[in-house]
Amino acid sequence: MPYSQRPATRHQRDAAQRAAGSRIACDLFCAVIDNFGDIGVCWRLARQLAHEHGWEVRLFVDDLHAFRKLCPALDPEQVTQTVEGVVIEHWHEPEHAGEMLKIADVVIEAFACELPGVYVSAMAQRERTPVWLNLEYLSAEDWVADFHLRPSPHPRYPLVKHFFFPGLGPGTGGVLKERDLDAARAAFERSADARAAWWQSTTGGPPPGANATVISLFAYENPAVDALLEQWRDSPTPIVLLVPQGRISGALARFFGVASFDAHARAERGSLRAHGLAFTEQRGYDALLWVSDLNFVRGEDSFVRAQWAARPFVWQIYPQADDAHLPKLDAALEHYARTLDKASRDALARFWHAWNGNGAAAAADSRESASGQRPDASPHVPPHAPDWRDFAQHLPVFKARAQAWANELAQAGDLGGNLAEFAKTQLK
Ligand code: TRH
Repeated sequence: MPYSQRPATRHQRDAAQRAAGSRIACDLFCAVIDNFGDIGVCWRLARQLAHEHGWEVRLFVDDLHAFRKLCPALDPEQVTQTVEGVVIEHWHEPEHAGEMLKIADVVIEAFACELPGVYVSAMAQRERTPVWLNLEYLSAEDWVADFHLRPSPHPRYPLVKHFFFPGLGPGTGGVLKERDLDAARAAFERSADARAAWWQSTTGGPPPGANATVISLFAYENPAVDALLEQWRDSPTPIVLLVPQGRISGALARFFGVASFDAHARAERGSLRAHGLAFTEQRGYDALLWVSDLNFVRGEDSFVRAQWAARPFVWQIYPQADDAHLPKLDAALEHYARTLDKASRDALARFWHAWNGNGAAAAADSRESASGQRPDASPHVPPHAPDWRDFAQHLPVFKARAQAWANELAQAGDLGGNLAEFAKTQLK
């Protein structure tokens, strides 16, 4: 009988129970604003704290239907359920704090969602004051390191909240990365069988030939996509486009002249072949990044996963009022493109900006002719649209940089580990 299947001795059972008694309890509150990033980050963090740090995690989520898209095991009708060792509570009204008011050792409010008032007042009365963290949105801007872990005393209660800032550089909270992620990617990349099985189950066919460029496209609605689809159609080499069903699907349907472009759709025009993909369970999304030569990503969590995939990517940042997102886009470029030669760096910045609807500014920053058009810009590409030829000629450089950047990013440490470490220092 394998060792792991032998019945536990009483001594082992006692040890396990003692260990269970000392587990850190953590409540994580997540309000879904829109899309999948809020719950995507929280679900990933919750699992990591439970699986890698042995914490007893309760995850409060106000939208179980959004959650179910990336966690199909979830039953949206259940008020309380346990999935993968995490207790999930449907946070069905702002004052709801679970069926039983029990306050955890560590309380995390994600993205400044407001905790139930009864919960906060019970936190203040708890014999051992809980560690209270506000997990912020990711930004690559420099100020983040200064504000990371700043305390903020509560105006009425003897409680202190700390701001936990994810970031791309040292001194920040880092970004989420599971301990086994690199090994899982390496195993997938080594196994031709695993990749062939992925292509078969996802597209119904074998992997494309080596001369094709495989591109995944996870994006919000984006007027720049039309010009890009046309350039891919006219590309001298084959382009295979993989499109998870969602907000960009309508543009694909219009381009191919079909009613919809959802899961299992397939269409071809010129050099471009496109497949519509079903939205997968969250772990499945990584494999899509690993089979692609270039990944278009968006928001926060897919942006991070693309970096760990160590492949070139294009980021569609979550748009904010008054273009407040543009300095964040530039800050990320500053980190990511830091070591690139000027021509590659400029091409990357031009393409990212054009993809984010800011092509005019990107063009103004680089060398322009009197006509406002770069002299080396591809003919037939509308001014300020993403210029595929201009970008694609640097892909080998971007590929090398992607691997180096993943190593650099790892220096900031994994967010889950950083958060657990900090919480433990506060619990002492
Ligand atoms: O969905 P996003 O755009 O999310 C957000 C939200 O808009 C949020 O309000 C905003 O503040 C934040 O971005 C910055 O993009 P994101 O963050 O990449 O989240 C997508 C999640 O969906 C991510 O965890 C990966 C997952 N996913 C799957 O699980 N399966 C899939 O097939 C795909 C394509 C994605």
